[in-house]
Amino acid sequence: MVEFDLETLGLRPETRAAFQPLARHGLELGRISTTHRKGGVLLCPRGRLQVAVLHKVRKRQEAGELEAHLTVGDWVAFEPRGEPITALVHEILPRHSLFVRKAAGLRPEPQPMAANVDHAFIVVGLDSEPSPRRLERFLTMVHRAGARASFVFTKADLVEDPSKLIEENLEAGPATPYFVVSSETGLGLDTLALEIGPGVTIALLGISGAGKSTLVNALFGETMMQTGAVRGRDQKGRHTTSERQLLVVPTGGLIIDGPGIREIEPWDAEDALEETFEDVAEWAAHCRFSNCRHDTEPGCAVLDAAKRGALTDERRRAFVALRLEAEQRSKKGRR
Ligand SMILES: Nc1nc2c(ncn2[C@@H]2O[C@H](COP(=O)(O)OP(=O)(O)OP(=O)(O)O)[C@@H](O)[C@H]2O)c(=O)[nH]1
Ligand SMILES: [Mg+2]
Ligand SMILES: [Zn+2]
Repeated sequence: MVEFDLETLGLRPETRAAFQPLARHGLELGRISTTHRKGGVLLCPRGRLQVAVLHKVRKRQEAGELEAHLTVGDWVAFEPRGEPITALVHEILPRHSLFVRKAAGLRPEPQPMAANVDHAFIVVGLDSEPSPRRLERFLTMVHRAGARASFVFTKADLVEDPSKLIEENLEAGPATPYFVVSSETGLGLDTLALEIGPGVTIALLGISGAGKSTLVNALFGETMMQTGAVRGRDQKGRHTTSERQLLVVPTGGLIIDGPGIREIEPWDAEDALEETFEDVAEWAAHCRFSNCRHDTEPGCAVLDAAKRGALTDERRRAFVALRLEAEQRSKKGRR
């Protein structure tokens, strides 16, 4: 069985410190690699273990406690039990970042997607139409989580000159660092790999067919994940990856790959919007009314900027819409 030492798995001093009192009770540390309804799999110095969850943790989950909701990337304190050993989770340790979206369905409920991520790669296939509105949503979720964000423009081998597509996508986050790569030819992969240093946890976000799993395989130099062709007609992916999974990169670092995401509603992200829409926020500081909605108000500096063409009206409207979404949710369902 492959064993994983805790540093390889990305353990931080603050997590180790939080675990210290639990170690005295004979509990051990592990990191969640996958989850399913009843448990999942974790990685630890013993190897790869099946996970079960203590009744009291299950109860907290059922009560909707986000802190108790087992998530890929979580650090947990577990009791090794039985033969073969199952990891019985007693505690989920405090997270330094957490990606949360609004769950599908009518009731506003948070759905955690990945925990303890340092850096999100927002993967965009250069064979698809620019989608700054979608990228704004990804960025906002990452900012809310407290992780770094970069764009990874992939499939560079399929386009002659990607500069226009890149520029249009960068409207979503003009200051966001970006990489141009091809998993096919290897272009840019060395530079990208430098971001995946020892102990660093990367999460891949992007629509189905963007090329996330192909990128994982190219970075690993072997087939870790299944990949699937996009449909010719509409360039849509086929949801090849169905499960989110934390993988240990042989040269150091960790990558979380998962199913493609088309629409995302970031959770509890009112403040994070200011970070994604830094340009809008700067204009907004000059509006006549401090509670300006930037929609129809007189003396609105954001509307002015859009009229002058200093800002696209699509981006202004995207900001207005995301803020409204966030506010409506915080009225209805924030815990
Ligand atoms: N030419 C070229 N094709 C690529 C590249 N990266 C990915 N592809 C192709 O794009 C298709 C989709 O790739 P996947 O890696 O399965 O996409 P994904 O983002 O993991 O998709 P889901 O798992 O459905 O979310 C496959 O046919 C890949 O071969 C690239 O750099 N160049
Ligand atoms: Mg995939
Ligand atoms: Zn305004």
